[in-house]
Amino acid sequence: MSDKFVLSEKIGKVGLITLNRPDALNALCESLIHDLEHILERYESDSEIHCMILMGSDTVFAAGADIKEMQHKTYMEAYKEDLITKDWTQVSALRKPIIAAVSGYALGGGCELAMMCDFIIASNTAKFGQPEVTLGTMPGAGGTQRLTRSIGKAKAMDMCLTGRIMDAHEAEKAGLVSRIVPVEELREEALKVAQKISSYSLPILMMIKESVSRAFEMPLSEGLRFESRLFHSTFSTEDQKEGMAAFVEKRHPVFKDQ
Ligand code: DAK
Repeated sequence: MSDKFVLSEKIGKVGLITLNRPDALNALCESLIHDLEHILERYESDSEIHCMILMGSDTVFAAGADIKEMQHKTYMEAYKEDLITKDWTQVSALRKPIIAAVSGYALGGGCELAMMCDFIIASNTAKFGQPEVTLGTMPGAGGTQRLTRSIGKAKAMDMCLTGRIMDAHEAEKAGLVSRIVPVEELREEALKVAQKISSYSLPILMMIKESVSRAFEMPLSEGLRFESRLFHSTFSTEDQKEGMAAFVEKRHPVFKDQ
């Protein structure tokens, strides 16, 4: 299935989404973001899909928001239209897991989009950066917040204040990406990881995602309480009964997402 700027493909229980605006290095124009929202909504409500992957091409994940589209905006237009903000909430609001598979440039809004996903698998050619400062502006979709939580204040300040690019190895060492693979293996590796995740119970995956995500919003004591409540609730699922029975009976579990 192909929308204008975003391609999508169902592979088993995985929804593979590919940014597809090569002439502009996948710059995240309004139409692309709308296409992306549309596909994310579809996969989020498709009960066959357990996990999504968001990727670009071998050379670019996304070079940021579309500079040409926003360059002439006035403050009043930006404020009244809620410039960009209103369209960028979809990824971080997903309840199903989503992996960013990043190769080449992930700059500005591209880096922010990758960070909105649950984790990032990078190719050895991935390049991350928040170069907004070089354009006379600043990160506006989580760059100063998610990056800081992910790699710490010193590196986040360094990245946002200088606009420098961080390569895949530095990003892995800093904790921005979970693993690095050779560029030609990125798609397959991301699929393998997503298929592994998809083999588990969907409601349990959603609870795990919700609980890990809360770690960034809550003090530790409340986060631990929230986690234990969710943990207790897993005992009301058929899949917990099946998973533990399968272990005891030395067989593979058959989860029903119930
Ligand atoms: N926007 C529009 N077009 C872009 C673009 C971008 N971000 N990045 C590249 N392009 C276009 C180029 O203009 C060029 O188009 P033509 O000239 O061929 O028409 C084509 O893509 C190829 O680019 P280059 O010729 O520059 O290619 P190079 O290989 O030489 O350089 C590069 C690659 C990635 C280093 C370079 O293109 C570059 O520096 N791009 C800009 C990177 C950047 O500054 N990104 C940050 C943009 S600001 C928010 C949400 C998001 C944001 C803010 C708020 N809210 C929710 C509130 C995000 C802001 C940003 O991302």
